[in-house]
Amino acid sequence: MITIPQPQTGIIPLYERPAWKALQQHYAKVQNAHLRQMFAEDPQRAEHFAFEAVGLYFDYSKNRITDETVRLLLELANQSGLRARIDAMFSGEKINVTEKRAVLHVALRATKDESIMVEGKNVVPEVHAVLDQMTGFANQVRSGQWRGHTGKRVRNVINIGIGGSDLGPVMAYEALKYYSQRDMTFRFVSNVDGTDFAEATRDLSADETLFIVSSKTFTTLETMTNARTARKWALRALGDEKAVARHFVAVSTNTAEVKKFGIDPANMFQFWDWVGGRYSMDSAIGLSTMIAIGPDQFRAMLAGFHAMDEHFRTAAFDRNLPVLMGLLAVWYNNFFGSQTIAVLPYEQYLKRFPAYLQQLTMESNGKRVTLDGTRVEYQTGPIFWGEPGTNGQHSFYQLIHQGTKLTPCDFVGFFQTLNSLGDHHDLLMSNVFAQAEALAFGKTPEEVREEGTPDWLVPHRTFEGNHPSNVILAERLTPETLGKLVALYEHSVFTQGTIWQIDSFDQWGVELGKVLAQRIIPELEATEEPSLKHDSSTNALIRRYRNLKGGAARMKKNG
Ligand code: G6Q
Repeated sequence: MITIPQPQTGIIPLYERPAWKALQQHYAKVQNAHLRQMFAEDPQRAEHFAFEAVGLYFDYSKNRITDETVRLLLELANQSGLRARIDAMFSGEKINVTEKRAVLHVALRATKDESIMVEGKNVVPEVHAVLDQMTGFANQVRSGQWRGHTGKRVRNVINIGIGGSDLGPVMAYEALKYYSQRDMTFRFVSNVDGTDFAEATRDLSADETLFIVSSKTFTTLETMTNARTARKWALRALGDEKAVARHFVAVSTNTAEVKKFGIDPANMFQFWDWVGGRYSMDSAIGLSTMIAIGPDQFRAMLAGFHAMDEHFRTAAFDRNLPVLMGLLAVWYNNFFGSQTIAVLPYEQYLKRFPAYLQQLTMESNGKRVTLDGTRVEYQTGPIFWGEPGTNGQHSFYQLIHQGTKLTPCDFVGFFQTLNSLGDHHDLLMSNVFAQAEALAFGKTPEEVREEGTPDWLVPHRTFEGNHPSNVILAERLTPETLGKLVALYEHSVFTQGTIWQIDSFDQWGVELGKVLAQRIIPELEATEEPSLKHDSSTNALIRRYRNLKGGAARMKKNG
């Protein structure tokens, strides 16, 4: 008999929760209220809707909310069972119901003395054992003690992985480059497009290069293809199978496949099925990060994650950063009909942060059925996107300011820069404050006219404003701060998923992608014309590709 998981007993459907109904009525009243008016009516609004927690200052005053909005959203969180869900996650319950797994990325940053049980076993000691193994290895590579096959020290580290086994490492490396060992080169190969591998290795010597093959399953097409190509590339230069042991290590949950690939299990770093791919940058998947910034800084990053975990777990919801951020996202998504959220870090080192968040948020909450399989009748996860400031200001901010869509924005900035150069940092931060201000308050036709603008131009130069934003400020970008920021979004995603009653931790859409191409690969590679049984469009595309794919080779031959 199949047992169907019963995840959230006692939680009534979203539309029937009293707080939801109250929010609908409330929305009807406040939907047109302007931030200009709200600020004018309450001179204390900035203090009222801002606070600091775990070293992050969170100003959410420029949101289209009143005290009543916040009160009702908090009630919604309570009626959605958020407290119980948080406790369930932290205590190792199998809240990823479709995969029947615990969701314990929080255990990856638990302190040694904590105890988190999965099926009667405390997992914290294992987490620390792997951290110690990573520390030993990272120290050897960083110090030059770890030698390649020819006796040379490792100067280049290439992480091969994709999705959750790539985006975290590459984002963290870029974010923490300032702290990285600068005489080493770090690269990341993810795409099955051969160009990714070719460009990442074209100027490197195999005898100085270490590959970290990062794959939870160790079966992912892209990663295994790149790993095999890497092995050929290394062996072509090093000429000896034994070189694999010195130039390849693996991060995986699948020991059997790692062995099959030829990597010594002694050079394998474990993680567990209760770590989701997109929640794994602080597991052994972060090995490249640890080699880059060193074990102490890596542990500082974990401490940052942990501080945010504890805040999320223990703080009252009305002073709980991830809870409030998550609820605000629900407010715009489900009441104002916003489709997207822009993440705008004013910190060049965070240039991959929006891409990282895209996976975290959209793979987690891009779901259309609730935990018990019922189709939702409301919008779920918004689209996350963004670019570092100020670059975005010269491209897409136009649409946020004057387009027809309501795009809530998260501005992220720092009081201190890591690269102090003249007045650059003041200029950068002035843009954060100016943009958030302009979005909220806009420019009225009267103000535009007063500037001497002719009447015909006034509508074009008018900014309606009333565009909401959060401003998140921290002292400076450190490993610890990065940990806090990532955990903030992780838990905000969880909060949203709880309100929508969806499984934020499975990814059946990704699984589909992993099998779809398998059927077509042999059809592209067959020497005989294959009999194609797809729709007419797919058949035609495959035929055209087969006919023309030798084009470059032919052109070369003919030329
Ligand atoms: C993340 C997803 C997905 C996954 C990749 C790589 O949550 O599950 O992005 O991380 O598909 O999977 P492997 O690590 O198994 O290669």
